[in-house]
Amino acid sequence: MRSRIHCFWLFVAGAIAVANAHPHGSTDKTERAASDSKLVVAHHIVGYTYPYDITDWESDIQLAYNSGLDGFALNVGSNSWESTQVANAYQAAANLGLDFKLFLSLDMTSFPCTTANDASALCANVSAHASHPNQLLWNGNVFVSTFSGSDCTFGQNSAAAGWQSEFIDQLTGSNAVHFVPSFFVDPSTFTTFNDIMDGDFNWNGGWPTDLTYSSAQSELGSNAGDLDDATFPSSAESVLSGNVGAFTSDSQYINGLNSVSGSDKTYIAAVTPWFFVHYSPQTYDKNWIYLADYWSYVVRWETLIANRDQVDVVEVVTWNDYSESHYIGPIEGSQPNSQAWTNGMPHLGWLAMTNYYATAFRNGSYQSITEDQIYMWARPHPKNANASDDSVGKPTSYQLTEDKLWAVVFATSNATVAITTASGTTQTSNVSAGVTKLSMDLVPGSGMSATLTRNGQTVVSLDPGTNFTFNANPETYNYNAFVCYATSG
Ligand SMILES: *[C@@H]1O[C@H](CO)[C@@H](O)[C@H](O)[C@H]1NC(C)=O
Ligand SMILES: *[C@@H]1O[C@H](CO)[C@@H](O)[C@H](O)[C@H]1NC(C)=O
Ligand SMILES: *[C@@H]1O[C@H](CO)[C@@H](O)[C@H](O)[C@H]1NC(C)=O
Ligand SMILES: *[C@@H]1O[C@H](CO)[C@@H](O)[C@H](O)[C@H]1NC(C)=O
Ligand SMILES: CC(=O)N[C@H]1CO[C@H](CO)[C@@H](O)[C@@H]1O
Repeated sequence: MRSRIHCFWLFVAGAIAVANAHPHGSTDKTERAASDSKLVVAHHIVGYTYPYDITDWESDIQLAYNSGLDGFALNVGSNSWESTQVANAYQAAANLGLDFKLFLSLDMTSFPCTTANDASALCANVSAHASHPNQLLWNGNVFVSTFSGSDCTFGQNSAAAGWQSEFIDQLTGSNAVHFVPSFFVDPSTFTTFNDIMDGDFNWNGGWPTDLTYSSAQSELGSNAGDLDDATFPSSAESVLSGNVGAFTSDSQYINGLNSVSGSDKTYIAAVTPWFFVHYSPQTYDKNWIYLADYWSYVVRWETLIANRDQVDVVEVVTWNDYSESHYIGPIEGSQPNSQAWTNGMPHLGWLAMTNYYATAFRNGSYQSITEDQIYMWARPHPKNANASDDSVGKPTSYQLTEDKLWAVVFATSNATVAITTASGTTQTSNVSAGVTKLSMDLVPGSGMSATLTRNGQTVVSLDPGTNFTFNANPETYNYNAFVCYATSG
């Protein structure tokens, strides 16, 4: 697990102008029944919204709605200003008049939780918005999640007793909660929380968190040395890619929930596009990657759609966590001193492809592609490059990644896709209607671009120009991804 960084350094505030709405055809979902509806929400960290006003919340909510999301899990911590931002979020949703759901994700790495008064404060936070029209209800109860909290006793002799008597039992009537925490415990011990957990959110489920450089070396055995190269032979790729998007930890969590008594067993699965964090020992002391190559975001969505019978809610991790490089929203608000690896690294392409997968998750079948699109992403420097001015060093497990770009093509019908790295280095593929995943070796000192052609005509042209160069001589380490995309429209 990780600990949340709660700090607000100074920032760039950027209200993003959002063009015309494309409502995704939802009907009235005011009262969700767990059995008949599926939701896709994004984890929105209120701690990074210090400079927001209501219009910033409106633009986030409108953009999320247009991108096929049903709501935000509002991660809220103990900074006193955060309750004002939570109120702004609810107000913004009401102003827009959208069927967009909000619920609190209480960040228990931030809130104190040793006394009954600590629980009373959380109850007041929940009650403050319980009757708001945009509050997510589940079987009529107020949906509440957490980040962590399995050790919170609130003055009782165990965490189970604390959550039960000081939180759940205190919230009654229209404030009664549907409690779906993200507890970082072995799911085989979920029965500790019988009658308390109405479900669980598997925060780490979207990454292969057990895969490290050393575990991958063991998996590769005599071929372990392949990991030190810029790109891998297909034998090594198949071992590594087998870890990406898997349902293994989801199954463990679902089994754990199935043993919990007095529980609705609401399962929230995580989908996440990336992970890179880079703080020195003198600051937050976090410097590692999780493997997210091999089109991880897309593959994970495909896994969740294939297993949708077992998943109630998909939570995108995250909308705006710049510190760990897994934001899919715009770069705005405040940053926890993550500018060095965030600025200039847009991720909105991942948001743009989300509607297609979110719709398939809710619906059970993939809709046909109605607009040609190319998505492409890559890290900005070779994995083995030595940064000239970065005392933090390379992140743990950087060896797992490859010096490749990852492309995903959405084609309305058969087409030809040409991807170019260095000038004169072009890879051409014939693709069928639907989604095709492509990759290509990057060339140090060069960029990346792509076209989709059909019947000799260029239909989509993607070229980030000087915004992306695979820089052989970086000053600082950056294993975040630069994501670009283009459509025919
Ligand atoms: C899923 O999509 C199909 C095809 O567009 C449509 O007929 C059906 O009503 C949708 N089902 C749901 C549950 O939205
Ligand atoms: C794509 O299809 C065309 C027409 O069938 C063919 O001539 C060409 O060789 C194919 N290209 C590739 C890279 O397969
Ligand atoms: C293109 O379309 C035909 C059928 O119309 C199909 O048989 C073929 O496999 C498709 N894909 C490619 C890459 O040529
Ligand atoms: C480069 O990035 C800037 C700032 O995000 C953007 O406005 C511009 O359109 C980008 N240029 C290209 C060619 O994508
Ligand atoms: C409405 C409400 O009770 N808000 C509280 C939520 O928690 C924060 C942090 O403890 C308090 O400052 C708010 O007053």
